[in-house]
Amino acid sequence: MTALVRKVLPATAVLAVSALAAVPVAAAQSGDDSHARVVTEHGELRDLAPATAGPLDHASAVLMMVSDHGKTSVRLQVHGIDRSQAGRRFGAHLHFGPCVAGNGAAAGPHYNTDALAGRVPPRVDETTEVWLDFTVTGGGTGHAFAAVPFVPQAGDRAIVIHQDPTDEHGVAGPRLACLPVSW
Ligand SMILES: [Cu+2]
Repeated sequence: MTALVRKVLPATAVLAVSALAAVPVAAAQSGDDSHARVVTEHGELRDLAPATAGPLDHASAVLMMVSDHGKTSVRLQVHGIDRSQAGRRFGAHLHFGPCVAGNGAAAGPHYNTDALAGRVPPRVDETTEVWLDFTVTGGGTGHAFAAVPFVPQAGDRAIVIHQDPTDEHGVAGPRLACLPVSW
């Protein structure tokens, strides 16, 4: 079962929480001061490849996303990865759609702020998408941090972990597991 805890904190809590997590809050002015927001999620990963045993089958994750002044910092921590995978790097991204066990396609494409703005073609890199690749430690954990110059729109979305590291085109192979994130 997935234990999922969600907290959306008021703007007044942003500074205290971000200080605890050492997440830098952007100082640049964008005129978007009213949207300071912290989103945290944690729970067991949902299996997107249930037909086969995988290294993430007993893993869980914590996500913290801090948005302020038109920028967002995202921190992902994964625990419980099969320790035989130490040194392996997994691709991970924020996807536009929801995290549905057994249905990798439900997560849809990467969340891409250019695509949502209607730019053709959209730029695909770490400034238009949230990339959270991590390398497995000897203790079976993984940590990733991303800072992007946009604020993802609210919705039921997914952090998807892929089989391979993300390449320069944003491709990372089959979808193995996901963490739901909603705000
Ligand atoms: Cu992805």
